[in-house]
Amino acid sequence: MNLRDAAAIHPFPGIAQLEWLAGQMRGAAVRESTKCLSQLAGLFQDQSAYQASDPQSIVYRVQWCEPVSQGTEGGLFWGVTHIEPGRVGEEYFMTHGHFHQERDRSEFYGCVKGEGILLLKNERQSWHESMRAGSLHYIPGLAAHRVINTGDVPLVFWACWPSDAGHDYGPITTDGLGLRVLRGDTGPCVVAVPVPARDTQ
Ligand code: PAN
Ligand code: ZN
Repeated sequence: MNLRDAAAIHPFPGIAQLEWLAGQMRGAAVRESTKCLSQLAGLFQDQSAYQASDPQSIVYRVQWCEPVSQGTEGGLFWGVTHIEPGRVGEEYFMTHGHFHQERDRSEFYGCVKGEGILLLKNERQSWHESMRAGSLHYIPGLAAHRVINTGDVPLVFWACWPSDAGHDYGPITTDGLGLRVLRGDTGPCVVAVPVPARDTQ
């Protein structure tokens, strides 16, 4: 469906009530998903610590709304993510991380509360940005993105992304982002990790 057809069917009245500082969305159109440790297999560095963790531990929760259907060109989605404080071994709780299926689609993140790190990776490099209350982050097209909660309280951030972006989780599952965030002696440390070699044949 294109945007003109979508607008003709549904005139987009107020689609949700936001509690900005709590990072909550309310309304019939609001969707919600929860990720627990068992759904993040293979992402954490310390496999024995992962096996020893409670698989039912909630790592993060996302609320969002889709005023147009997924894949609509020119539309936008809006959502909020809460990442719990916690670690698997020395590695902090984090989102799965993804590229957008349509690789050139960009996104905004705006942090409400908590402390964390946004990891990004494109074809040339990996980099990171600090997240704290009030920080705004522009995730450029072609960049994979993952958020890590390095604090003792939930990390909460709003997000806005194109309705035709889609999510591709596969490359992050196999290759990661080239960086990990681990607890160090003096606080969180961003460490480089090798990206697995690929057979280019
Ligand atoms: C966000 C993320 C959300 C959860 O809304 O989807 O923070 O992270 P994962 O999708 O990596 O599990 C976003 O980036 N949307 O495009
Ligand atoms: Zn995204």
